[in-house]
Amino acid sequence: MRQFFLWICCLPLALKIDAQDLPVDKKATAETIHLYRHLKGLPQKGFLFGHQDDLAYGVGWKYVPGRSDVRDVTGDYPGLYGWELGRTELDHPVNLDSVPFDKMREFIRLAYRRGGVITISWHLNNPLTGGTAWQPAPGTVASILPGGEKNALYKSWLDKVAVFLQSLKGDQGENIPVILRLFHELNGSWFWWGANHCTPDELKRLWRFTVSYLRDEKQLHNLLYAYNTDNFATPEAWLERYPGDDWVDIAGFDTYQRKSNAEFAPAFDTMLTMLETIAAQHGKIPALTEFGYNGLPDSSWWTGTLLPVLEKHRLAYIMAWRNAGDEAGGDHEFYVPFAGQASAPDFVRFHASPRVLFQQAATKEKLYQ
Ligand code: BMA
Repeated sequence: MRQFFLWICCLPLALKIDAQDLPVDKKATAETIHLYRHLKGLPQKGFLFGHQDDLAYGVGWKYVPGRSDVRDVTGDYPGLYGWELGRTELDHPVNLDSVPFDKMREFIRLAYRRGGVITISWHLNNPLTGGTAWQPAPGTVASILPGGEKNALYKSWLDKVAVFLQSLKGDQGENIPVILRLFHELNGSWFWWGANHCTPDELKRLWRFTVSYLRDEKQLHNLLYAYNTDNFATPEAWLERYPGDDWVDIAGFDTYQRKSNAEFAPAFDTMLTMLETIAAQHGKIPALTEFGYNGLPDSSWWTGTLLPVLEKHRLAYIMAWRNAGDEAGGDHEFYVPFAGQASAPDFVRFHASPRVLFQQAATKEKLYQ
């Protein structure tokens, strides 16, 4: 009886939350809805720290079970893990950064089991020309829209992506929730879906078609959808290609420090203020979907430059890009410190900030319940 009374009492509240607080996919699984709601509330507490390909490799190592550069330095894994699907569309066994999809699936399962969050990007090849994501060609986006000559090919690529996303299962057989970061950095022009290569309307149609196809045709109900630009100058610029509130769960942008701290920090701060305003106005979850300062040459960058700006803002997560290490041509690429790197002690201080949520803090949040 008492239980019945409680149930009746709470009903209006429960209904209200249900009606107002569902992601893009109204049939999303329970775990996905829980994640969505937690991410909405999280900014009041702090932001998850994420890292691309964290469990696969770091600077000077590859595929060492349990290893992570973030963990080597802080003793704690990230709270969010980024992965990349480029080349799934070609049935390749490894992605464009040589990560085998079978290993990726296992890493995703491990992280989910620990209570971590998964986000996935897709540098898909150019479906019109067969070139890479970085090889734009006029008419590519139009060609894959319904009625276009490559629409069937694009759908067959989405089918392959759907197979992978559907194969991500937790221990009870439940689908693992994934934040899918479609057509990222779409205000830049380095990808074929970029600003100089299609109209805003074409991009919006492509976005809606893609979401509808995965959600309604493929019946994937474990996805949250992240829309993100690169650096942007005005809210209007961020919104130019925004497909609408019914099509986006997470609002973000990517930024890389390529200038001095004194130039980077205020520009970053201004973008975060604009993002927070947009996210609040549109009821979206604000996130820094990708960031980095390649090579981390400033030993106090984490708490001297990055954290003071982040502490002024409210985000659900931030994600550092990958620790590729040495690359062809003598270049190197890494965005979190490894053991012994100059900024490692400062990264430990960053980890200690109560607003920065790594794995241990994320696990306590029980994001899927
Ligand atoms: C870029 C670089 C490349 C990588 C690509 C896709 O930013 O890290 O080395 O291949 O992302 O992950």
